[in-house]
Amino acid sequence: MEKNKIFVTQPTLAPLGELNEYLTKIWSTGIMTHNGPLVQQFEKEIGDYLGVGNVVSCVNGTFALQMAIRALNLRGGEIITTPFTFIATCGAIIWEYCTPIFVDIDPETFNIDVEKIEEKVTYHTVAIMPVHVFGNACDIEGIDEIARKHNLKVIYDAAHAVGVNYKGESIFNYGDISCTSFHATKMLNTTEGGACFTKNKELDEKLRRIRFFGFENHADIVEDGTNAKMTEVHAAVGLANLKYLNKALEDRRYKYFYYKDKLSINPNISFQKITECNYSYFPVLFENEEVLLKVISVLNNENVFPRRYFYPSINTFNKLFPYVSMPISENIASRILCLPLYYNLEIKDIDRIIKVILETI
Ligand code: T4K
Repeated sequence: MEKNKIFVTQPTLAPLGELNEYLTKIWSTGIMTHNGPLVQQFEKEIGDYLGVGNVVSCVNGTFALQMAIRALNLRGGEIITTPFTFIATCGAIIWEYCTPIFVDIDPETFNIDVEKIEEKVTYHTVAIMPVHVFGNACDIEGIDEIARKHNLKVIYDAAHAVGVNYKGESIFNYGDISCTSFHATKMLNTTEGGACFTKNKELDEKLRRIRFFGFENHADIVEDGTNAKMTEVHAAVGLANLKYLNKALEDRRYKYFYYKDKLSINPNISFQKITECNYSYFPVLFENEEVLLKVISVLNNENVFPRRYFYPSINTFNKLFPYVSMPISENIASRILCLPLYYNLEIKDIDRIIKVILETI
């Protein structure tokens, strides 16, 4: 990382000495992968921390989504999803031979608009894949009701949602399967990594077979599998960093409201309407794209590099699918900016970012 530059995020990292304790174990046994002791320990510790029973770790959040689609036998069907997300949500659907069907978003929460889902349900619909965008919980009851009515599966893309509780329990406990990401840019990181969470024991076992080539007992092939195993080294990073997750969550929350309080004095800046959230990102909405581009340019001159998550709206990627208009998502995508938010970010830098933005607009 270049000195003095402030990026949208930085990983929260445990002290190297603490990571070394785990790495020493790996080096002493030579067990590097294949559901080794640290992967099992990571799954147990994160399960205990979050209060979720079945945790199937894997190589990344994208594969977690793909494994979920396979485990639920959805291949070939239509999956209803949001256009306001990272490409991985939609990519996972396409790479599993399914068709993404977009439903526009709520202009305030930025999550899929539940009121618009049913009109997109067809004979071919097999599932709904909503995203808890920026760690902000979807309308879970509304989605559940539609899924039950039309006999659809629900896979939550909870890539941003580590640490979110909904109605008193982990948000990962909702849906047939919830999937998260432990990428370096996420609240908890294993460098690259991800996981599926399900309350269903049979699905849990199936996911474990899928991530390991489809093997049962390392002998017979019983699933359409892949190689999506988390390694011991990645689990070691996760175990070391997990001890700092509480601090990271508290720190993000504090800085989120610090920013928001100060930026709120300008009525031309608006914010995501929060339901239940882990405050993993700090998105702000400007009046229009012109203002947004001006703010980016001025911040860049100050060596500050915010990010346009998520721009452009996924439905506009016409090399992947024919264009379908999603006016709200396209509008939000054109004027949203995620400001730097991470554990090591200093308050004096947040003050500087706020000052620059307020002066610019
Ligand atoms: N679903 C959703 C809704 C998602 O947002 C994502 C991923 C997924 C599914 C799939 O999960 P994974 O398969 O990725 O586990 C990031 C991440 O690659 C991606 O995980 C994430 N969402 C997406 C929103 O953003 P970029 O484009 O932000 O990466 P990059 O390299 O520009 O990093 C941003 C800043 O972070 C850098 O300016 C500096 C800092 N950084 C980055 C890396 C990689 C570090 O300090 N250290 C690092 O190692 O993609």
